[in-house]
Amino acid sequence: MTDKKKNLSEISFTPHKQFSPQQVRIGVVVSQWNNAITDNLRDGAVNTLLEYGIPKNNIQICSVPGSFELPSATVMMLEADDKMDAVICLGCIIQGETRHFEFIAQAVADGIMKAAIDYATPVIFGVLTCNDMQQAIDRSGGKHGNKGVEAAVSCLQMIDFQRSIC
Ligand code: DLZ
Repeated sequence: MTDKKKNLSEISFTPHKQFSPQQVRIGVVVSQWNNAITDNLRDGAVNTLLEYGIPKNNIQICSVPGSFELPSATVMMLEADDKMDAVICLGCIIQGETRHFEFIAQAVADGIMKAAIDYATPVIFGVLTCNDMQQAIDRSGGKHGNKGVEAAVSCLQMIDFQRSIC
């Protein structure tokens, strides 16, 4: 099934009244592998958080070697700081000649979901899984938008959701 709204960033997000951006703390974990792409995802995510009023000092950015390390780094961040409201994971996995793609992509998706459930905390999957570099370029500030922006909007929506039910 396709959705005409292909970019989540096109969907407007109106937080609940009790949502206070000044009190939100967010971790951003960025994979260094394919950093020409992940740097753009990071910039898109961070700029979006700032636009929504999250203070710069409340955004903790760290980098890991590759996407495979995103789930473990997320858990480390959540363990180190129990005031962290959410973590955004950003990576770019590109299909190669070997089977690394399927192993890494599945492990990262499973690991991010596990961290989110184990910690009852939003952990956002901002990982591109592309057939080639052009697809990654198109989705990191190109013709299909910037998935880092979408990851940041999803993150804020989930923090708002969590606060609205507490
Ligand atoms: C090893 C590897 C390969 C082949 N490809 C990618 C990739 O396309 N995207 C990515 O984020 N990381 C890749 N890596 C690195 C692994 O994620 C991981 O960092 C290493 O296997 C070390 O655990």
